Amino acid sequence: PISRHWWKEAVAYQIYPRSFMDSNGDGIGDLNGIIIKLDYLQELGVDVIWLCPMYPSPNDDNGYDISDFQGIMAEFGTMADFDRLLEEVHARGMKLILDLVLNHSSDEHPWFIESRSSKDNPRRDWYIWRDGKNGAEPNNWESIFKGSAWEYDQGTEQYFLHLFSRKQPDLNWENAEMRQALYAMVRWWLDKGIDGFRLDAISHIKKEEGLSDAPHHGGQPYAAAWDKMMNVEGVIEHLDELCRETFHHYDIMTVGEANGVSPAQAEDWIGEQHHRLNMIFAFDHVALWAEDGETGLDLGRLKQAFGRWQTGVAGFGWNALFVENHDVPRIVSKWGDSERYWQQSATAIASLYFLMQGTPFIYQGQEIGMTNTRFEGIDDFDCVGSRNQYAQLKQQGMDEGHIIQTLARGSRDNARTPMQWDAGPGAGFTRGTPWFKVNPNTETINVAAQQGDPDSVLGFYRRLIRLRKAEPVLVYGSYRLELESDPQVYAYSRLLDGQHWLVLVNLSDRPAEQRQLPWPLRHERLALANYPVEPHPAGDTLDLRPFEARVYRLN
Ligand code: TEU
Ligand code: CA
Repeated sequence: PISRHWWKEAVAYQIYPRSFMDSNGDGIGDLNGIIIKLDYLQELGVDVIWLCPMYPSPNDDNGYDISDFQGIMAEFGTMADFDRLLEEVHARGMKLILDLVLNHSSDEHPWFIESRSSKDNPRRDWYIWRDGKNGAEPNNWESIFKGSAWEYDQGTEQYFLHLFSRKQPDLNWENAEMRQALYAMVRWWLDKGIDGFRLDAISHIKKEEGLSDAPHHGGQPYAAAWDKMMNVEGVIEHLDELCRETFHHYDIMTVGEANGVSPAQAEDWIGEQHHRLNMIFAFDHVALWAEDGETGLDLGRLKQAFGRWQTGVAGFGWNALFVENHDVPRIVSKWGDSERYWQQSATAIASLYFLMQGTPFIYQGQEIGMTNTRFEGIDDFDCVGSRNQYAQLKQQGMDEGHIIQTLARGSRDNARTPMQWDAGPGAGFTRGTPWFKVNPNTETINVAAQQGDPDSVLGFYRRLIRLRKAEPVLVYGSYRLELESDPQVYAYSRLLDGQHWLVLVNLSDRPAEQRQLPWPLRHERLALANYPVEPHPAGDTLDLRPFEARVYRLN
């Protein structure tokens, strides 16, 4: 039987602190702002808060370039504010997990400043330094944020590796001293009483030995080198040591951002017998949606993407369920219809992912159906990846309008606009000037407008969370796909100890009529719906309206 744990039953909520709530009017979200909104989160039904990086940072990558792993970014507050936040979270029976960035630091971190200072500095080897090759970079790898993955250092005449921005040098996990320094830092936070971590880019910590060139596909200045910098052979040994030296000794929750790991490999990462991570974020379903807009969502492939994780880890591991985070556009703008069926599609998507087997994560603003925003020109973008991509497309001769359109559709910035608390000019996020433009649709899409309305997107999320908490079958039950080849309807069963529930979601903007089900659906057993449903006789055929979702108890 499946083991029971608090983190399996929990509902998690991700906070991007810069854009969540500003308490002092400087336009930047902060820790005291989060404290102000804890009652809101508690009322929603949140158990665990995942806080994105709040450490000191030059903000080249909004906090993911960390210059002190054991401090608090001045713009966000002080360590005393953090301690109070932790206390206030715990006082409400909730838990707090932090974002742990172990793949890289900021180039302004004292470790890197030392490392770069001379070739024989004791910390030289804490980062990845190489000589150039024929007057150019040591290899042809492309950075995940575009451009070369290498940066030349004038002072010591070598290059350092950075998989992300040039201000995020990669830590050298082959250096045992460096690893011990990280573990000490991790234990320091755990001893403070935090409840776990989300492990940033953790599948990147191991690089392929030799750092050889990646196969080059012409046309581009550098080569994508995923096989050599992500989920590389040997990464599990690093992970294992990290877990043994730190996490093992605490009752915490860990979730790894493990891009590139397949369900077949998942046992090494989350197999319960290994005591490594509790769960990982898998990106199969995120990757299905083309940023270039050439193709829409293919429901058949979506069923496979979710299904291979739902069934693939059953019996040994646990899933992390999500459809949004701070790195991807808003889901209602991707899979939904943010114009004609905004409310219906936001709630349909919620029903679809939230009731699968795993721990569900909600990204701030998702619970009110926040959408992608409007970008007029390159100055409206903040994300370092988008800006680098702009430069590259410009160089390749793409015209300005087309570039902005391309970036707007896929940019991470869509998820980083201020949280929409009310209809005011600062969205209730700030009384000052927000650091990043508020989405103009805060006039209609905001917490205040939905707060008292059980049929709003927010009201629906509350009901969804309550339902999941009330029914162990919706937490621990196994997953089985139904209506497998239906091109519009995503349907699945949850099964536990003779109980049987059915989730039905029309994920299209057209009616789905006369669906034939093997079991009769009883109106009095309808547990959740995102449209009004008239009392209906028990029957095994079903009509679903555009983006309609229903959850029935069958047994
Ligand atoms: O993202 C990691 C990340 O970008 C890769 O794991 C992944 O390979 C990429 O998304 C491919 O599409 C994390 C954070 O979530 C992100 O915000 C940071 O910018 C990044 O790490 C660097 O810390
Ligand atoms: Ca502030």
